[in-house]
Amino acid sequence: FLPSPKTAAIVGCPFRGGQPKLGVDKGPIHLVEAGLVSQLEELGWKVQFDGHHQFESLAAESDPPIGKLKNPRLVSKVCESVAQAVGGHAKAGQLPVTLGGDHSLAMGTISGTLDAYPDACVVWVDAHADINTSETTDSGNIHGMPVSFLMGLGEKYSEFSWIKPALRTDRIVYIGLRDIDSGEKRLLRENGIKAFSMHEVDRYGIGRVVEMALDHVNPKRDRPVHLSFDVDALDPSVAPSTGTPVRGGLTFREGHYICEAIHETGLLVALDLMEVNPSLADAESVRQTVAVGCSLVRSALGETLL
Ligand code: 4U7
Ligand code: MN
Ligand code: MN
Ligand code: MN
Repeated sequence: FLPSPKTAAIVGCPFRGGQPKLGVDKGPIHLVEAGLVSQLEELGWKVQFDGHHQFESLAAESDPPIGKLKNPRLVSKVCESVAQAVGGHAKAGQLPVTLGGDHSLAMGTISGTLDAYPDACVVWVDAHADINTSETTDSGNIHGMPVSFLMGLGEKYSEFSWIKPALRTDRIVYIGLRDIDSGEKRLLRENGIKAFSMHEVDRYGIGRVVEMALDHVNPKRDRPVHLSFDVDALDPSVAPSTGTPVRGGLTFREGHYICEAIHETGLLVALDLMEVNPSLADAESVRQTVAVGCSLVRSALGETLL
């Protein structure tokens, strides 16, 4: 799908409004400072990076909760602008690499991808399903809800009316799940949404899981792929610096294998790397998490072991 020379556009999104913890907005800055741009250039990519996006101007006058939704106006406006940025890069034939920031940003990135590639499918790698609605959420944190907004599930709010319910329930597949709220389990079941939890990773191995995941969303291997990778999919021993760590996660290799296998399809058109929080855990853990983040992106963009 991508013209040559292969160009990636780094969309740095220093944003934390989808959840309460300080520091996740510093994730993209750390990833770029660790050398991500030159690492991708060494893989043969042309890399466009015009600085991190600035969202300050989008802060609403006042942003009280709407129902249970926290920071709804801010999250909506930020994601709308991210959708414009990602959609613009994708339509220009570039591969947008969005660095979060919290995972509410995926409302923007996936909207942008589907605008440019209506036929695209999503591979969502995460400990969590991020499919709560305003009705099912306990936390009110929108980073636990982007998938429901993209599908048009749950109550409709005028503040989010820019979002087209463009994501079909059969065009997303999950890998790595292990902490799903009861309302989310019901939504996954009722909508027939395919998910490979850590149980399936243990049973089949990551190789067969990725193959089965792609068979579900992309049986003929002809659809563009958007990979949305929440770093908390990895085990906390591998990626400790993240806001909602859950034990029993993907190993270093399993995480990288997913990225490598999706690169091998030749179908990747957009990538998110989300939820790196350099304010959580000690300096060595931060260094480790940022380094893993960079190496996942490199794998998705073609770095090989041999
Ligand atoms: B992340 C949670 F309740 N489900 O809704 C919620 F467990 O983007 C967590 O995957 C959401 O990190 C995690 O708040 C969002 C919770
Ligand atoms: Mn840009
Ligand atoms: Mn998560
Ligand atoms: Mn997530």
